Amino acid sequence: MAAITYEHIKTCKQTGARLGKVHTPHGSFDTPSFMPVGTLATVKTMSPEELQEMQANIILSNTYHLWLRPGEDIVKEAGGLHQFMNWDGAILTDSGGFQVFSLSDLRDIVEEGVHFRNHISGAKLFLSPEKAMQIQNDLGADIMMAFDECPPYPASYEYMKKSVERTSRWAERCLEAHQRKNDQGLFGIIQGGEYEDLRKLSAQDLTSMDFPGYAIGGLSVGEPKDVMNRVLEFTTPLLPADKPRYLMGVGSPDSLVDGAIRGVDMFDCVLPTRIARNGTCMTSQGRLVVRNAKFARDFSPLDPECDCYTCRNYTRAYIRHLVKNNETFGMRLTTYHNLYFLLELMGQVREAIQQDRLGDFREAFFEQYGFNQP
Ligand code: PRF
Ligand code: ZN
Repeated sequence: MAAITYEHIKTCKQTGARLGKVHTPHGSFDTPSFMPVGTLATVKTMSPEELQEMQANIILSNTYHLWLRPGEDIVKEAGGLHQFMNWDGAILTDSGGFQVFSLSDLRDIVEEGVHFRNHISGAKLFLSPEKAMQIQNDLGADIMMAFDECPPYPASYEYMKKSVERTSRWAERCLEAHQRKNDQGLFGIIQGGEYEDLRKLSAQDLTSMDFPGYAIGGLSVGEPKDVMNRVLEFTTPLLPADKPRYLMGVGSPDSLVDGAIRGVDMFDCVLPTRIARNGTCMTSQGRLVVRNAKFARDFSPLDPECDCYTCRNYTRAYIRHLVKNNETFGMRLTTYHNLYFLLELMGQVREAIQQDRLGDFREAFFEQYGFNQP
């Protein structure tokens, strides 16, 4: 039995969005789904119990960071990532490729892998498809990601073509090196930037290798939103209908809805947790910067339509006071709310798909949130 399977439940008649379920060795989750990011084996400021309470059932962690600190050997010795961090739900680990490209300097990409410097100590390091698989096998997440190259935006057609071809060869090597096919599912990553024929080439190469799921990488790297939507429109139809599709690093509320409409099943992003820690909240009326002076005497909840722990118990005035003083509890309250907001949004998206009205939902949601796009 494959470690990861996708159960398709229905397609929204109004939009083509998919309702489904992904089954993993650590439980199932409904899709479209948002995965909170726990880079260093913790979703910053949240306990596993709190994540469970808000019905997060899959979280993401990072190969690159855990490799550097504390080291995958220590996580393995603890019994794997689930035991190490006391999280019994599903976990996905990114392969480290993207983090190397975005965090470290002095990278040198060669056929064998990537030479770069540790972003903390400056020490010379080398990551390859085989090394990324060994680390992820030791971490033991339910879903692992292939080691890919995510070129910057914009990249020339010539560069992108070479990069896509290399990412395909690296994907072959990842499949070959993956040691735990029975309890860890390895997803392939489609690259190709904004170029339709290169996305097609990448999708053909990777789907022929038969991964249990496919990610769309190389988006949300600085391109305009309409470019991302167009790329999704021509890329998701190239992917098998019986496997999950994961859009990497995307988590703004509008992009989650627009991604789901284009057939995406899984998303992750640091956005809700990162902005929460400096006091920016996602609400049904749009972004709310709780530090603003106008909230000093505002004794209403962050979002009057939200029934999360934060909104049921605390006021904007109190949260503003905490956040302005860098009190940890303030960050916890805003983080809880933002994650709850996105998880709740995905629940509404799933319900709208079930009822064939995701297009109507999008219109109403965008209107209320303050996005004025067609
Ligand atoms: N590749 C990998 N991880 C990623 C990305 C990618 O292209 C992105 C792109 N937004 C985020 N995280 N391996
Ligand atoms: Zn709330």
